[in-house]
Formats: sequence, structure tokens, C-alpha cells
Amino acid sequence: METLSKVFEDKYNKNVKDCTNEEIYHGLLSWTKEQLKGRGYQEGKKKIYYISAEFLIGKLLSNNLINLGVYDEVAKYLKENGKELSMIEEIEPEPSLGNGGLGRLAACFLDSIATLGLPGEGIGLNYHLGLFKQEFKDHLQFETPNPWIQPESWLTDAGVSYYVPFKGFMLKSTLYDIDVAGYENKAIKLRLFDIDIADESIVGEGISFDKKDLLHNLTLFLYPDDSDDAGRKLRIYQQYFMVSNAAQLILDEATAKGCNLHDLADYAVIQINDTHPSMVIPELIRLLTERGIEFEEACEIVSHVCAYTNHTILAEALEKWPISYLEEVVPHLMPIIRKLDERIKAKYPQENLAIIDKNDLVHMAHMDIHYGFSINGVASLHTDILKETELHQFYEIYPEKFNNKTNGITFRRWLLHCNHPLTEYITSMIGDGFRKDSFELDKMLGFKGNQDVLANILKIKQDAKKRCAEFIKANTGEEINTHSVYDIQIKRLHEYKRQQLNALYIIDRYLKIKAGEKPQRPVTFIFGAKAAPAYVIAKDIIHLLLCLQELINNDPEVSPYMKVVMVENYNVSAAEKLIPACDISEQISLASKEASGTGNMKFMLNGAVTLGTMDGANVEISQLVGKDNIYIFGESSEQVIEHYEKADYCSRDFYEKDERIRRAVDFIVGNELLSIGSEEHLRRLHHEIVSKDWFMTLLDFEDYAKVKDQALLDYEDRTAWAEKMLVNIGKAGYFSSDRTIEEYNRDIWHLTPEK
Ligand code: GLG
Repeated sequence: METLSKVFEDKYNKNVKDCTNEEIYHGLLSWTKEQLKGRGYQEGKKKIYYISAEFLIGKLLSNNLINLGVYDEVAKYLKENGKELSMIEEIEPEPSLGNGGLGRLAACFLDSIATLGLPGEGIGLNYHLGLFKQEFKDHLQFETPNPWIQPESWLTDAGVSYYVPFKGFMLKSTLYDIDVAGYENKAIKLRLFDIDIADESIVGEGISFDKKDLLHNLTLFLYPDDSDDAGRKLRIYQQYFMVSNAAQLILDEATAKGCNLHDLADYAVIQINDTHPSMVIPELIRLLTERGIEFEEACEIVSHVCAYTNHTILAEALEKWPISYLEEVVPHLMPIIRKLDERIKAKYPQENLAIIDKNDLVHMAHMDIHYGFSINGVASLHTDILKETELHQFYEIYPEKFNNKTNGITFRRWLLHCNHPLTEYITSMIGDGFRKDSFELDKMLGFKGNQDVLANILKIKQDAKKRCAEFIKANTGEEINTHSVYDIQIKRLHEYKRQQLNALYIIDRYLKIKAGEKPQRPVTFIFGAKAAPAYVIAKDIIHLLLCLQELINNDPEVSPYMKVVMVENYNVSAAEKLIPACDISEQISLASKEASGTGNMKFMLNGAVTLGTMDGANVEISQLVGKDNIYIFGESSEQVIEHYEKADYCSRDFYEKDERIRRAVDFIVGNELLSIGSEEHLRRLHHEIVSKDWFMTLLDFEDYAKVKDQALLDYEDRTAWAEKMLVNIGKAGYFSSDRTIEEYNRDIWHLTPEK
């Protein structure tokens, strides 16, 4: 720790003892950056370029210390000097460079790519103000900017820049790198492109800004509101800026290593993360032809370099850009896209295989599938749905391109970092081999029935709940009972994820308590969720949850038995505090709609029991832990898909026929809530549920309530419950992103790992 001490002396002319937490954070930041550099980078002839519009990396300090293998040493050194590393962690701003699962997955993947010693890098954009910061006022969500770049940050200017052509002008980029340490291995880089002239001062009230002022706004926000034309076009500007830079960088790096461009596939493989980076295909073709390669050969080369991951079947996320937008932003790509489309139409005249459809929309996913060599889904059920339904027409012509890669999470962040006590306890039981080989967690199962072990696991959970209660108090002002069951649903707010289903259960329970049915143990219903700024119903659901929180927590007759808390500005750091404390993990999406989910894996790893539908990776979780260790409810994906095909689901029927459902739904517009909240929001939501309910909330209500009641009853047998926890932890090894990345490499990338 000598070099660290020296940092404080050189930087502040002080002993660490006399430094403020801010100073210590900045000292640690520059010291850690040096250590990372000293590590070296994964090299190799062929490299994976993981291009993604989102990298939800979270805070980096502790994770880097863990991966560098110095966390304990640094914590001890600080403690000896009267400082707490956990307090220093609080100083670090969290970059919000992602929305949710897709961006967090990209961050977990970088950790695993580095850990496995694979040569690779992530490529994205350096959004100055991230997604947005969520604030609650009058039980409503408001959005404000979330600046995270300080004069000293994890970014390093890479000294690389390119010119990116748009219609009528060029933009010059600057490249910033963030080092990502592998666990006890070398580092890789996350490369974020930016423009120097981005200007935060153009942001007005909330997160509003002139969407047409491209010279100043291009890298300000992640996913600007796309509810209008200007917002949608801005996304195209951002996407093209990202992939044009990426393509130039990739060709330069390959050429520098001796590539003659004909053999590009021996030097580079590109993983296209959802459709946002899809324009990399025509852009690479453009650059290759500029560098003297024939069009036909350029298509061939690119088809051996690009692979595509699909993360959702929701139509809203499968991008289709109008030709007119592309003509306006990147006219030089359109002739290429048209040619790519013509080649396909000549071979496959079927309308549903076309890149450009008859409404002049460019289907980005279709381009990825035709001109990439691999397409994968992110959980086994999801891939099956792609093959059998959503992308069936492509599966018929390219069966060999389709493959599944069930998602995973990095255990460094989601166990070692967020849950030190559990990590230490597991180590004491089975040694530390699981840190590198997650399947070793299976050894935990040998302790089934061991009363001491079960008691210890319960104790660790109880302590985590106490720490979490402090976080909740600080975040929401609410006091929660640490002996209550912690029932947690944290994820983006979306109707398909069905937070509204959970809310209806809460209302139902509230009404029962009011009617004198007092449960033996209280439950705390914990939520965290951001809603897209223009997603009206999602914001109405947040409103409902906040109104329920106000009503229930302030009712002396009910609050001893249940509470509702909605954490403000839910993000990676909040997740790290909530997940270790969870008893029941809510994964209640409408079957077929959640491609995978990754929160479900994080909860399981930390000893929560899942309450969920047979959707996404829940299916694989249930296969692994067995039906006694998970609570499954609701209709299957086949049944749901059939409802959609036949258009035979009618929420009003459920509402009218079922008294219990009707009472809960009508409570949304009853006097109790109307006296707290806004009539407009509550009535709109009520109307939506009764007369639309696209995601079939009412269909699954009865079964959900029944199974959830059972889970809460079973919780009372503490030993039996601890055994469920043990099995969940023991079986979580499969969900390490190291396993996922090994599979990507084995089946798609074919890189040689470095020791
Ligand atoms: C998607 C899906 C999630 C999935 C994640 C990562 O909705 O189910 O776990 O990607 O593959 N848009 C997303 O967050």
C-alpha cells in the first residue's frame, strides 16, 4: 500500500488519515487506473468487438479493486487509517449508460471477456448525461440530467479520432477508453466515442433540449425520447456515429496487424447487440468498397464478420427505420441498403424476408440475419420462440445460423462485491474455486439438511435485510420492519413486466387486512423502476405504486402488516443494496414476453426464491432448482401466444365475472386513492386495465395470488425455506456470464484465450 500512500502525499500533500472521503476517492481512482494500466491488455490476432448502444457499467471502484485482487488489502489499509471503503464508494457517481437488462448484460460480458482472457473490446457512445435521474414529486416521476463525468474520471483520452459523414456535414469524434479488469487477469477496453462540441448547457427544464441541434446534442443523452420525429432521427444520428467510428477503428486495427481486408474475418468478429448497431453492416461495406474491394466481395466479407443477438420479441424494439429518415441522415448508406435488399429479393421474393418492406421501412433485424453469420436469442425459451414464431421464416432458410446463448451475470459484481458476508461464508464452506469456476457452487448442495449451515444462511440474509432497511430509509424516508418478508420487484417499468399485477395483489391484501384478516407476518413490497419519459401508462403505474405507498404506510391499521416502498432513481448501485436482502424475487412477466431477464439470476445467486411465470430464463431456473424451490404460476407461453393469435383475451370479461378482481381494479379509482393522487392518471390506468390490458394482467391474477399466498405461508417454516435458499445459491453457477461468454466464444467468436 506504499504506492497508494504516496498518491495522497503527492496529490494533496497529506497523510491519508487527514484526507476527506472525496480526496480519498480521487486518490484511489488515479491509483487504480495506474494499476489497471500496469496489468496490460488481452492481445491476439483476432478480436471480438462488442458493439452496443448501452453499457450499464455501474460504479467501478470496488469492482476494479476486487478484480485486481487488492480489495481486502485496500479496505484494511483504509480502516487502519480510520476510513471506511464503503463510505468512499458512496462518493463515486454512477454512469447511467444503459436502460436495463440489455446494457447491464453488455457490462457483465466485458467483465467475463476480460476474465476469460479473450482479446476484445466494447464499443459504444460516451453519453454525458446518461439516461436520466428519476425524481418523485406529487407521486409522479420527473426526469433530470444525470451527469457523471468529472474532471477526474475513469475515462482516458485515447488520442484517436475519426470523421463521420452525415448529410451536409462531417463530425469529428474523440475516443475515450475505460479499462475493464478481468478477475485476476489482464484488462480489456470499453471504448466510448464522443464529440468535443457536445454542450450540456443546451439542456433546459428537466431533460428537454433542442433535438435538432446535432452539433451540440449528439452524445448528451442515451436514447432521447423517441415519441416524435426529431427524437427518432436523433437516434439514427447517434447510431450511425457509433458504428461509423467503430467500423473505421476495426479496419484500422486489423490493417495495422497485417490484415489485407480480404481476410478481415481472421482479425475481427463483431457482435451486434440488438438492432441499434445494425448500420455497421452497410457502413463496413461502404468502407471496404472505398478501400478498393468489389461490392459482392465486401458483402461476403461482412457476412463472415457480423453476428447478431436478439434481445426481445416486442415489436417496439425491433427497429424499422423509414427510408426517408435514412435519406435525411445518412443518404450515402441508402444505395448500399437498397442493393443489399435487391440481392435478397432476387433470391427470396417473400415479403416477410425483405429488408425494405412495401411501406418503405428498413427492417434492421432482417438485414442482420441475412448479412450476419449467426443469430442468437438470450434464453432457451426465447430462442425457441424466435425459431418457431417470431423469425420462423428466417429459421427455415438459415437454420444453421440460429443458436441460443442463455444470459448470465458476473459473479464478481453480483456476489463478491455486493454480498461480502455471503461470499465469505460460501468460501468457508466450499473453498474459493467457485470464484473462477461458478459450477463449484453446486458443492453447497452437499450441506442440505445441515442445521448449522441453514441457520447461518438465514442469519446472513437477516443482516443483509438490516443493511437494506438503512438504505431504504435514506432513499425513501420509510422505516421498514426487518422481520417482514422482503418481496422485491426491481426492473424497468413496462406493462409486460406487470408491476400492475403486483399492485393488484397489494390492493387485495390491503382490503383483506381492512376487513380484519390479519396475516401473521408483515410483508414489505419493494419496487424500483424507471419509466421511459414518453411511456404514459408506465408512468401511471408508478403513480399508482406511489399512491399505494402513501395510503398503506400511513394507515395505522394496516402498516404493521404490510408496507410498500418505491425506491427513487433505481440503478445498479441500488440493485446492489437490494438484491442481497431479498426473500421473494418477483419475475412475473407475461409468459413469452421477457426474453431472458437477468435480475432473476442475481436474486437467486443471493438466496432469494423466485416467484415467476414460465418465461425467459425463469424456465431454466425452474429446471435447475426443481419445483419445490421456486413458485411458478400463470399461463404458459404457448397459451399466451395462442391468445394473441386468436385474439380471444378480453380483460373486461375477467373484470366483470370475478368479484375479487373487480374490487381490486376499482380500488384504483376509489376515494382512498383519488384523495391522494391524480384523477387523470388513475382513471386512465383503470380504463387501460379494464378495456385493453395488452399484457393480460387479469388472466393470471387468480393464480398469482394463490401461489404468492402459498410462498408467504411456506416462508414461516424457516428451515425449509433456508433449504430452498441453499438450493437456489448452489444451482446459480450455470448463470455466470463466464459460462455464457465461453459459449459465445465456442460457437460464434472462435478466439484463442490468453493466460
Ligand atoms: C432485454 C430483455 C431482457 C434480457 C436483456 C438482456 O428485455 O429480458 O434479459 O435484454 O438480454 N431489452 C432488454 O433489456
